[in-house]
Amino acid sequence: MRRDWTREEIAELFDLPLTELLFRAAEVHRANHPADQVQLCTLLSIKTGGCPEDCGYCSQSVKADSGVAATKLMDVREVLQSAARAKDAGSQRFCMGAAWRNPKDRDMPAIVEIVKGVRAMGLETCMTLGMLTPGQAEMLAEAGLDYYNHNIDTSPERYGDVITTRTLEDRLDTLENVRSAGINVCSGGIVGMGETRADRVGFIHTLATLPRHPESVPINALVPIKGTVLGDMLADTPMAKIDDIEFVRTVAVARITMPLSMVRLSAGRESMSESTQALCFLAGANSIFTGDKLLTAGNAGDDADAALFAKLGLKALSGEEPMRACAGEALVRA
Ligand code: SAM
Ligand code: DTB
Ligand code: SF4
Repeated sequence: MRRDWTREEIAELFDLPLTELLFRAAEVHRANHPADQVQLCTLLSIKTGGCPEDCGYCSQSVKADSGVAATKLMDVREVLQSAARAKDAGSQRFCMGAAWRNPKDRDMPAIVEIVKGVRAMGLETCMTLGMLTPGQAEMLAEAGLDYYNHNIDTSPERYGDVITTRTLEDRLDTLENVRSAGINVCSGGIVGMGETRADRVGFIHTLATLPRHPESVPINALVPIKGTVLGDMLADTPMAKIDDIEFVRTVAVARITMPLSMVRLSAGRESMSESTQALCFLAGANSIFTGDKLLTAGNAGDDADAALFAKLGLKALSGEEPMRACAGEALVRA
């Protein structure tokens, strides 16, 4: 598996004629994954709003004037009820997010209980709780957490324009702690934040040259939320919105450079046409968030997705695939 991609090589991929880029991405996709199957993941915000970080895209930052109310950590029982509904709806992975800079040690017992409970239902578990110490990562691993989501979000050059309360190095440290604990890594970012193509090259380059590729790579299209720095900027400069084809190119380049990873077509699907989503699947996206809500923003919804899958002839990925797809490359939990 190549991890020595140069920025020039990644830029050359972005520059390919779209037909050639899609063909190459589709070849890599079908060589490593069932090309007609898409992993279904469900997202739940287990602690919403009031976050001290200043991520310019996020409705949950205290710096945003988004009207999102801060809540406490959800009751374990309620989380498990929600997970049961997700399982009934056919979801394979249950992803839980908390609007924290990092979990406090006093939060960990409830988090551990949640991981154990969701896992006992036969769902894959994923958590995104902010930065983790090595000890916290170990606790999550012992609880049986399958994946930890922690995005690098954008290029190293652009990072400081989007977030000032932590550095990319901080993020990479947490990814290392998660890896060392033996938890699978989910890491990606957001496009459409007014960045240049060179930034998108730098973003993919950072992921594709990690010591191990993340097992999951979520590619989010910015959901412009009123009251956030970037949401308001986009409202004022509609030209900054990412072009659909450029988004598809980003997915294709992620697929080619990280062949074994699950590439998730994440936030932003609600406002994406069926044709653009179809191109993303052709470009190698093989995972989505289902349901009508992400963390605070809307999502396509199960009815729209069922109709789309029927139209495209896609089906839900069966339980064993993601683990098998990464076997040999990654630390895969038994
Ligand atoms: N607080 C934790 C953290 O930052 O890692 C977990 C939750 S955070 C909301 C998870 C990810 O959601 C962010 O890293 C970002 O990539 C994505 N995200 C947040 N707001 C978004 C938006 N408006 N549009 C697209 N993606 C967004
Ligand atoms: C990720 O990369 N995307 C998800 C998940 N990881 C946690 C979050 C998307 C959030 C979209 C904006 C919102 O719902 O507030
Ligand atoms: Fe907090 Fe995460 Fe939102 Fe940043 S992205 S403000 S860390 S919840």
